[in-house]
Formats: sequence, structure tokens, C-alpha cells
Amino acid sequence: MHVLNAMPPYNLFGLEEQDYENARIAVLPIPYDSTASFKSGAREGPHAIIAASRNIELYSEEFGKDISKLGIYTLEELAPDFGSPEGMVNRIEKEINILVEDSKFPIILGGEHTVSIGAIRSFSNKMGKNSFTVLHFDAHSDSRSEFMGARMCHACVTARARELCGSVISIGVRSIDEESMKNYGKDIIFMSDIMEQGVKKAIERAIKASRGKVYVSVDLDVLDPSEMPSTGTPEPDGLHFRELVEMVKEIARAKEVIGMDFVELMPIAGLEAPNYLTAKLIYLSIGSVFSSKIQSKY
Ligand SMILES: [Mn+2]
Repeated sequence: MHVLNAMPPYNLFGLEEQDYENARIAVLPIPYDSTASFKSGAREGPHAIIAASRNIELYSEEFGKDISKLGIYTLEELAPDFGSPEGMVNRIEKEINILVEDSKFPIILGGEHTVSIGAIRSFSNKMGKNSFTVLHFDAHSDSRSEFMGARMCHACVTARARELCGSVISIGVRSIDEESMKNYGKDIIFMSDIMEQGVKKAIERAIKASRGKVYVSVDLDVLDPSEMPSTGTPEPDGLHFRELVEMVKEIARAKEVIGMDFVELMPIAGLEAPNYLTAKLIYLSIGSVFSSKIQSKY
């Protein structure tokens, strides 16, 4: 029995129709934050994004259409593996393998940044490590080989990504250790570069440096804490919402995007705007990718 006047269903964007077979996009919520070093709470991210997203207007005046008509299917939340972060990454990889086999465009809702490694490894095994680039939006370079005894952790994401993918470009970084700077500084579009050159030039540089298709990973702390206070490690001097949207648009215009993740949202009780911002960012990112002529039909 259904009530006659129900609230939107509990899925990303509150869509009435959930049809996996015909959906182009599969959304995998991963409430996981076991390796958080400063503050935990990113496990609450997927729920906060979904809850806020149910209030979004599905028609986008920016794209002139209802983007949800592409078919967006929200999967159940992936249970955490408390055995080890390696176990969790393996678990995510297996799920993404299935989605890609089923010709779905995967979108991960994090959760801490470690979850990206599972998706990147899945694409690496399927496509080969030199056929795609990871474009990584983040305030932090996340390129330590090991952090607090762990190789699979949020501070090592780009280090692991570099092993799985020949090309990793980070964008919006404003926090980096000296060794990572020496080794990887050339693969980073720093926030200072963006402020100096402007958004358009900076993203052109990132696109030019990318090889093949692209996987886009967005750590929400790339945004300015004035707009995005809900992260475990907020760094001042970040991107504004509109700048990030424009960058994703440019990427989608120039490159075939194979998957995306949005990670590290750590909701603050009673503060809904950052959750809503994230939901809207995801909606506009989907719009950007699937309005592009480059997007292949799987
Ligand atoms: Mn970060």
C-alpha cells in the first residue's frame, strides 16, 4: 500500500521511476570513513546528499531539460568492510566491475576519499592503465605513499591512483608536503595557478595534460570553506561552486568522462546548504557529461 500523497522516494534526486535495466547512470552510496585521520563523519555523506537531493528541481534551466530522464538508478548503500581498508577497496572494485559490465556510468557518493581507489582500479583493469586519466579535484595532493601505517587511505589516494593509471592530474591543491611537491608538483594545477591564470586557462592546462578518457574525482574540500564548511579538513582559498561547475563543463566538452565520484562530505548537523550544494553539483555534473557530444553510448 502506498500513501496517496507521498514525499519523493529515497534515492538520489527523489526519482519516482527506478529502472536499473534502462538507467544510464548507476549511483553507489558508500558510507565509509574508517581511515579518517582528523575528524570522522564522511560516512554520513551519502545520506545527507540523498536527503538534500530529493528537494532539487529536476528541470534544469541551465541545460534546458530534465536531466534525470537519462535514467539515474540509486543502488543500496554499500556496507563497510571493517576487516581492512584493502578489503573495502576490493569490495568497491567488484561493485564497479559489475556496473561497468552492465554499461552503466558509475557515480560514487562518498564516504572518505579512499573509496575512489576501488573505482580507479576497476577501470584500470578493464581499460588498461594508459588509456585514461584521473582528474582529481582536491585541496590536498593526497600523494603520500603511506600514511599512519596504511597504504589504502584518504591521504594516499593519488599515490595509489598513479600506480593504477598512467596519468593523474590534481586541480585546486593548496596543501602539499615537500616530498610530494618535488615528485608530483608538475602534475598539479595549484589553487594559486587558478587564481593567477583564471579558471578557463587552468582547466585548459589540465585537459591538455590528460591522456585518453577521464575519470573525475571530486573531494569536496576543493571548494572554499565559506561555501563548503562540511569537510574534515577545510582549507581556505578554495574554488567557488560556479568555478567548479564551469571546470567540469569544460572537461566534459573536451573529454569522454567514464565515471565520477564525490567524496569527503562530512555533514554538519543543522547545516543543510553544503549538502544541497553537493547534490546540485552532482546534478549539474551529470548534465555536463551527458550534454556533451563526446559521451559515448555504452
Ligand atoms: Mn582533500
